[in-house]
Amino acid sequence: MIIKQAELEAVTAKKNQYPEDNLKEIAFAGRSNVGKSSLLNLLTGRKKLARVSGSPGKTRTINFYLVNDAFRIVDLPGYGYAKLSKSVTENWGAMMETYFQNRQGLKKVIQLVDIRHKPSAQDVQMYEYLRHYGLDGIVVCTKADKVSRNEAAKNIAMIRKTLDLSKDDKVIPISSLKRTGYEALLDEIEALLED
Ligand SMILES: Nc1nc2c(ncn2[C@@H]2O[C@H](COP(=O)(O)OP(=O)(O)OP(=O)(O)O)[C@@H](O)[C@H]2O)c(=O)[nH]1
Ligand SMILES: [Mg+2]
Repeated sequence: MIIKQAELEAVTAKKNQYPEDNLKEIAFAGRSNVGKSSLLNLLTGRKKLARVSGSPGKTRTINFYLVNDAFRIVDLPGYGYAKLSKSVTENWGAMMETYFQNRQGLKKVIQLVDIRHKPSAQDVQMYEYLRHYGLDGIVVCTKADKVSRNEAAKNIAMIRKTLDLSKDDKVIPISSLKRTGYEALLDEIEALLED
């Protein structure tokens, strides 16, 4: 699949701000700073489409990106950033729940984890949550440029085990910095959209 066009369609904190539920959507979930916005920019070939930041907690809204006028990629707010206040954290849970429960067009939530680290308790919880909603099945390991090939293979096995993935679950290592690995993800997204 080739992404020819992408634009920010809506920045939302509430359900009544969502765009009309008329297209298929693929969302990105993961802890703050894991690289969700960077991946979105890589896939769309637009370096500044989504805001990337060295300070975690940048994306705190559900951002809908219209792609090729045909489907949406949805950048979800990151979790696990300790410095955010309790009210912000509680609001995060409510926001996710509302989106997951009410969105007909939502086909898959791609979970992002850092290839260098064992998934956190919150990552595990997030993946279980996705499984509960039937939105699981694809995990992207970000920042693949930070490890050697050997380490990558070892860490992917560890990530599979920690998230308790099944054989059919896909794990795709990607580097947004080096621009590698994303073709495999685009193929998966294409298959989801054809379904
Ligand atoms: N080395 C390397 N750094 C990356 C990669 N992807 C993202 N980063 C860096 O990681 C930091 C966070 O990236 P973002 O894309 O803003 O992360 P996010 O998941 O959108 O973060 P929140 O919006 O806070 O949830 C930035 O400093 C990026 O430059 C990658 O593939 N390799
Ligand atoms: Mg972000």
